[in-house]
Amino acid sequence: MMKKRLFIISNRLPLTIETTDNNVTMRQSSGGLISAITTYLKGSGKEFFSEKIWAGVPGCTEKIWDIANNEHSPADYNYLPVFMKSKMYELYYNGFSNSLLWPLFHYFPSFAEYHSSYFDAYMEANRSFADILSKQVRNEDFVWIHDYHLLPLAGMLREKFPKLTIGFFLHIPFPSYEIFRVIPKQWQREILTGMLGADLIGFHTVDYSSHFLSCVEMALKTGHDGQHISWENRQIKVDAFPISIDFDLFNNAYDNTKVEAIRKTYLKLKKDKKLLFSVDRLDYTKGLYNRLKGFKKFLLANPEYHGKVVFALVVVPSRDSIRKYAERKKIIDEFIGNLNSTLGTINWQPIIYQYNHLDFEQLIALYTTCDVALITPLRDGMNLVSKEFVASRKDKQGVLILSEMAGAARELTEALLINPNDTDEIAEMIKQGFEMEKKEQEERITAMQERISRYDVNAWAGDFLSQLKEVKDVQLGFEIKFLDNFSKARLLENYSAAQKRLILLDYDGTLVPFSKDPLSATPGNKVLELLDLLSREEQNTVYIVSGRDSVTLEKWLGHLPVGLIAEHGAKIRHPNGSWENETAGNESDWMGRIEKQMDKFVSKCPHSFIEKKDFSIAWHYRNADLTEGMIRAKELYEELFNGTTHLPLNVLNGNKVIEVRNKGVNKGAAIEKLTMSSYDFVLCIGDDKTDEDMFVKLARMTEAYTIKVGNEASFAKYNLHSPYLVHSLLESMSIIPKKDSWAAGEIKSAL
Ligand code: GDG
Repeated sequence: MMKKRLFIISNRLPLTIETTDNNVTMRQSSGGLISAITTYLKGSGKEFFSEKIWAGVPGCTEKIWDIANNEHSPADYNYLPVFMKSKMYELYYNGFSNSLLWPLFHYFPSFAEYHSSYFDAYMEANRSFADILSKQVRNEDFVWIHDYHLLPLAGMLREKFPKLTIGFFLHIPFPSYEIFRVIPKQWQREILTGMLGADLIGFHTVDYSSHFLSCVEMALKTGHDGQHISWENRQIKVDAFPISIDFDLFNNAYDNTKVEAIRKTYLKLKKDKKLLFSVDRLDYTKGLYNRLKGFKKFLLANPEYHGKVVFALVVVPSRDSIRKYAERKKIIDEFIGNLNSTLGTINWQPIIYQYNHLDFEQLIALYTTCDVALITPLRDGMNLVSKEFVASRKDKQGVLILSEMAGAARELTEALLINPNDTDEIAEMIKQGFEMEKKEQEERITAMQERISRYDVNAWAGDFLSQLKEVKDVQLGFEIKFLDNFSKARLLENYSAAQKRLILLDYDGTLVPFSKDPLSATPGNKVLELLDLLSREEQNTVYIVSGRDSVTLEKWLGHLPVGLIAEHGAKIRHPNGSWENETAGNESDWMGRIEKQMDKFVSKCPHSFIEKKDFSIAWHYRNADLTEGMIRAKELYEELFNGTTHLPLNVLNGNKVIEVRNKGVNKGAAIEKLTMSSYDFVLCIGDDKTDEDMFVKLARMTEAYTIKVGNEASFAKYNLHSPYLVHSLLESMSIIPKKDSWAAGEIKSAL
């Protein structure tokens, strides 16, 4: 297998560049993402990529970059720096990314700032990424884009590279539509269509992915099947990939000699006191204020713990040029000062507060010295600190108190889960944590460690990249192949040369556009003329294969020498013949009951209606609100499906319709009876899911042309955009001169 190149794209390059008077140094930084991807690429992913290129903003001038990169570039990746003007970067990063997307996606809509200058800079910054990448990327490469700073980038790259394999992963929550919709509509579109440029879109949890799907549905009016979206000729997959950590790194760090030494010092300082520990960036999403209030409540409710407990609170400076962050710092500082001065004594300070970064060894020493880790975000995409704490406890001791608003809570179910807004609950859990038996601590930590070690960072990156490859392979296999002029010429050539031709045409959505009112979808003169011309051709047999009832088909098309297949095959009228029933005729046994069930849904779902045919009954929701219709359709489908398992009935989930009919009645079975093998040319065109049964039946006939109308993936060999193009194809066929074969020039003139 030829190795591909992998491009990883994040806002910042994973590098720290420092300049002193005469010296520039560059080293790889140690964030969660870099360690995740590097661990995977050095381990199980080693074989897959020929070259790894990381693109992002370097955080220095071009001049410094040139010096640093020439002399000190770390070897794991080739780096592709994206330079931007500092004003633009400010508006894109501190503005749109961190003052609109970050608060909004973490459910702080009142903190969000809407400025068009932010949005313009955000789009421009993404275009800078796209421009730089366009000079390097080739269609056969893999591109993996990360996080909320780069939501539109996949779409921008897709415009230039239609075949490129693009994955996108969001590290923060994706909010529900009720939150997302507050963004101006044009911005919503740019964000969503940008994300849909990717082939695989990953989130931490299924909640976030289902929020994304419903935003696509509501804002772009585009449906999905719960995991896939058909968008611009591609099938996109949306899935959850809970990010993890390098379990072994944290677990083995317990025995690291430097960590042991620091732990010894901390244990000495701690003596017999209980130690509560937390570490996070200074961010309003992390729930620091509520955490402190919970701790205060615990102290007030449990005076016996005074002097016997210490809370080590480490806060890492972050985004301090944004007003909301600076304000937060002031509130936290004041609360801590107040609590220490009112509840503390000369001999005891309840909170030890560090507003600074810790070394890795100090971090592990604190993880492994504390009795309880208190992690209380109001919202958090995942939260790696909680996983790191669990992994580093090789001693299988310690208690994790974790907010149920963190993505990690879905996996770390043996933690003491709290609602971060309920400070009484936080206080209670601190007590419970301090008093938990060692055996219970061990059981809980062991269960969580097992889970984290199984889906560790290697598994996360491997899972994402292998699914990305699979999605692309499926896309290629399922590629929408439009009937281009070359294929159309071949079809016409085969048509012309054939002695006996079968033409199978669906009606609604194929010969006439899909209409809101089924009764108004009468065939126009053009359709009637084309059908007349084709069916009068001696070598041709034409059938209209429809879900409609026989009365309507007879009324609209009965005067033509075509065959009519009604109700998906329940009734057939061969050309110049009369109607024949093809079903068991037991409809009176079940139809009344099904109608009653459907009727309830007509009441519940405004603008939906029932269509009763001779052999089947259908509930249509094409005129209903899209979301409501889809929800009700799912409900009705399940109700009917479960209620008919013992009956010889099929419940069909069609295009905005749920239909019930006798088993074995479908368009595929209907056309099977037409002795297709006696034809040397078969053309079958349809737009609906029910037409797939015909496409499947014809898949093995090499001389059969199957065409799906619309842009969705299908079992058909070709796609055509619209009924208008179907007319044009039928017209080309109808004017073909009568002779055995064609000269190429004549075919061209028919196109
Ligand atoms: C975003 C999402 C999602 C923190 N302080 C120190 C230190 N850290 C390290 C931790 C951990 C990382 O930083 C923080 O990761 P989190 O996941 O907790 O939070 P965010 O930074 O907000 O990350 C989050 C994550 O992306 C990954 O997708 O989980 O939800 O918001 O690794 O250890 N490391 C050291 N000293 C510190 O003082 N050495």
